[in-house]
Amino acid sequence: MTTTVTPTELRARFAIILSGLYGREVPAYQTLVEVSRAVNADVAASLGEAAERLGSLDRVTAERHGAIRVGTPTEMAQVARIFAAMGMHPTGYYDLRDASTSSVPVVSTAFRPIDSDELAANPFRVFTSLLASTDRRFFTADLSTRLQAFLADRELFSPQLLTLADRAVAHGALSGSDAEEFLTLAAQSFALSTTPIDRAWYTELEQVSAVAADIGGVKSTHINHLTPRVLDIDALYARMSERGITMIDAIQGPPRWAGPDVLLRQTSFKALAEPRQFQDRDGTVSQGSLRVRFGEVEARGIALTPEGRARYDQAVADADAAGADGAAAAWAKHFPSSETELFASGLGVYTVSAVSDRPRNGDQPPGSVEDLIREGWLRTEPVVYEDFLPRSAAGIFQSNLTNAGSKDATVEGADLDADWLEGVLNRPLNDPFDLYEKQRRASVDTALRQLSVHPRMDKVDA
Ligand code: OOG
Ligand code: NI
Repeated sequence: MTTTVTPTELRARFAIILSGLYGREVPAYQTLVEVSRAVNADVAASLGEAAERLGSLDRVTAERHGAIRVGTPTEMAQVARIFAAMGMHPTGYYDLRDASTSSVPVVSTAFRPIDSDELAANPFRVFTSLLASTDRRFFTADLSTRLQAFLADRELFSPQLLTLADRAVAHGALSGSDAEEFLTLAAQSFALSTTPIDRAWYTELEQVSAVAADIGGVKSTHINHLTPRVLDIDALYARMSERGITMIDAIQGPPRWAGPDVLLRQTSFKALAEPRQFQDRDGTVSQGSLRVRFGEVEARGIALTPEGRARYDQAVADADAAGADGAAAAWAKHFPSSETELFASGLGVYTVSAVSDRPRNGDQPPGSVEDLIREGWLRTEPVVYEDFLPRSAAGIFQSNLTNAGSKDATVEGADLDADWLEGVLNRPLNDPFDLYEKQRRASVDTALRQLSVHPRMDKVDA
């Protein structure tokens, strides 16, 4: 019997291989993973079952997101093929060009599983940014032309890797040996290159944006960070600091407060100086260093509906204005302080399931979901937020840049909207809100079907 490797297995194995690679390249990442494990174990010990309300401990322990950055639409389309082989689909559009005061010339999406059972099996996701090399606010016509020529001349992903990726999609799986080769080639594409960097070119781009230099200043790509998930990010922040690791100033996202956690809270340790070789125009190669790669960690909360998201935007603005000491109080003015109220408010995303052991006493289930919940026929389950936040992403980019770069706000930017990105990807760009709503509706349909069957069976029994 020949064994085949499914997209789910490819994804899970890829996440592990990448984690090994990144841990060798950036040892502080291993510390971050260790501390995350310890924090998760402590939370599980003190909260018991409640610790697993937003995902099993197994899922959370294995959970990572990666971040990569590519230079051209062609490269982005290739990335989409590689991730499709692992059951990861582009979801969400993030325009970071206007999201921070620093110069961050990228638009992004995240490749991730979209079905709930796939997410439960392994939720590995990769935040993927595409350089906006045609945007005149960042790049003059001359620099833009040279940048595009430089990028057109490089190959990030080998033809063999892309062939295997397409094969995995076409057949729904790979043979054991194809899977080995696919995973090896895929991981290699994201390893840090030792090829000397053209100093003059890198520096010229760095003056515009450190992100532009990181993407377009070199002939290869690399993983920028890999992010474990933690159940108590405040505890993690404190423990990392105790270990002598310099963290960025803040935790991005909602403040810590007593009510339900929503969306995403993230923080990171500062980018570390990594040795890199530089080549000068006269051909001399010398040792230098770059600070671009960092270690990020995140705590995930409950997904929000579009109304909830609008509320989040107001709440975060008010919490910011209130400063560290007043943030939690400012937050509390916008969000309900219990899950019951969060559900009732329609701000949070919840699925429902039929309560199979509810005593019937000859009752007929009522017709509305609200009544079914109130009378104990249905229970609610929060849906974990699987996506990213433009504001936090911009904050994470910005907090790790050594200089702000430059941006000419007086000229017209390039029109690189979600439709444009979907065209680049050459496949549907999923809308996170649609996915959450579909998941909610499917759960209601299933539960109602189950409930309308059971009362009739009770009658037959009687
Ligand atoms: C991506 C930054 C965004 C997140 O978790 O929001 C991000 C990058 O630095 O390439 O990873
Ligand atoms: Ni990240």
